[in-house]
Amino acid sequence: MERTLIIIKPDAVEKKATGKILDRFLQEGLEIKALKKFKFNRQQAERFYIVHKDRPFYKELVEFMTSGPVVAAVLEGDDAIKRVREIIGPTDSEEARRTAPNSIRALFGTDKGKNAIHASDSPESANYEIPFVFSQLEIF
Ligand code: 3AN
Repeated sequence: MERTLIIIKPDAVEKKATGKILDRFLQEGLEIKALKKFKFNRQQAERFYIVHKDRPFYKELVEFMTSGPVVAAVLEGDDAIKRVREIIGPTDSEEARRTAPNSIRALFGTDKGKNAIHASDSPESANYEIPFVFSQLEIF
């Protein structure tokens, strides 16, 4: 069993896609171990995405992630990190529509920045991201 963090981004929350996205993970056999809606402040978003601090899109990413509420969940299942990355699709939503048309980013994302959802990309990132968002007592 493995755990991963997903964050439904402000664009997808605004589109009222939260329920459909969470249901997709349940239908794929993943279990929701923790769930909450919140808004990142600037400092929190900067720290969450600190690995990207030198990338040209860092400022845009922080602006976007603080622009409205998000919904975060801890998902658990066999090989959860890799499976969830497959279900969300490639970073660029337009590429997702060409190469992975049933992925969450193809269905609900707009482009590379507004791409509907975040998911941990490795065990190391899951180990940083899960306790960043959830305290031990919030995880079932
Ligand atoms: P992923 O989210 O698929 O792991 P990363 O790690 O390359 O993608 O990028 C982290 C986040 O930064 C993405 N989810 C996306 O929102 C944003 N991002 C990536 N590339 C760009 C870009 N070229 N322009 C704007 N935002 C981007």
